[in-house]
Amino acid sequence: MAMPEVDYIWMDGELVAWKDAQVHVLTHALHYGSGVFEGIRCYSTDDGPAVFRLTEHMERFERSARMLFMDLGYPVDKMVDVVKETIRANNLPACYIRPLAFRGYGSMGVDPIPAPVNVIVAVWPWDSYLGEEALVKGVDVGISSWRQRGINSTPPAIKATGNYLNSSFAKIEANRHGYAEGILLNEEGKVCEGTGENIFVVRDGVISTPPVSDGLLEGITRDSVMVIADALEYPVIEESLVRTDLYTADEVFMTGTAAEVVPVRSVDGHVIGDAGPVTLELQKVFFDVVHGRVPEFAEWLERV
Ligand code: PPE
Repeated sequence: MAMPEVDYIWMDGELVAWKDAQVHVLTHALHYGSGVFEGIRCYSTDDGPAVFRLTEHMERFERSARMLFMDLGYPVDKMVDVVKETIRANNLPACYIRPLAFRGYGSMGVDPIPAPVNVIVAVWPWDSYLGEEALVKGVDVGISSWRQRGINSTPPAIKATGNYLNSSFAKIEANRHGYAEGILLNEEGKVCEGTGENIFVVRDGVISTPPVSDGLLEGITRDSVMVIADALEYPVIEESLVRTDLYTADEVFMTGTAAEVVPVRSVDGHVIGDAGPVTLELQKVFFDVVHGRVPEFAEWLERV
């Protein structure tokens, strides 16, 4: 995908021109994956652009950084302001937001601690990750032959850049097999998540999703959908799932900031079918919420 360029990126305390947001080739994170990031969306609403659950994303950003003994140098409320400032500077009605903190230039060797910490916030217009058509028609996915890393390996629970090498293996394989997305199982064979999405199944009116302890990112869209489903009075449970739970589900869908709420049409060629009624209802309410049309969830939107 060609990168849509906008005017400014916030880098280490100031807005710089897009083309000037550069690093040295000996940046520690390029060599050792020593970074943490977030993916956030700003949506247009009748009251102007609003960022969905911005503070919670920034809290997760800080948790990820802390896990790597990385001091961001800016408290959560400052990072929240930085995001709003960057969106305003670029004059965007809606966008994807990518905060990144990484170990920069200054020392080599695996130990990240001596390397300086750089922090950036970039924004750009980004359509739904798996495509607009995917939101309507659903996607075909496959179980990956790559496994999710164990919870005592690079932790799936944090959003570290290095974690995504594993996601990249699964994504390449999925695409080569003609699937839109790969689903990772953990070493025990339990279903974890997509390469950049959480996963849900619906069976007999009950919505379930694997617990974080099975080794997955505690997605903010995952949480949002669980809260919305609860408000709609669907039973929602966190339970371990195995691959056959996907094959035999009434509905399967995935959630993520970039991907939003995407129906799954088939898993390994087992046809689940067109987007089901529960998925479509959750998707519709989710989009109503992010666009500020549901007063009950207005506190999830932080105005720019
Ligand atoms: N699991 C993984 C592995 C993951 O990367 C994401 C987000 C999620 C679950 C869903 O989390 P949340 O966005 O909080 O609901 N993936 C981000 C990066 C996607 C990318 O390819 O880049 C995102 O959606 O922004």
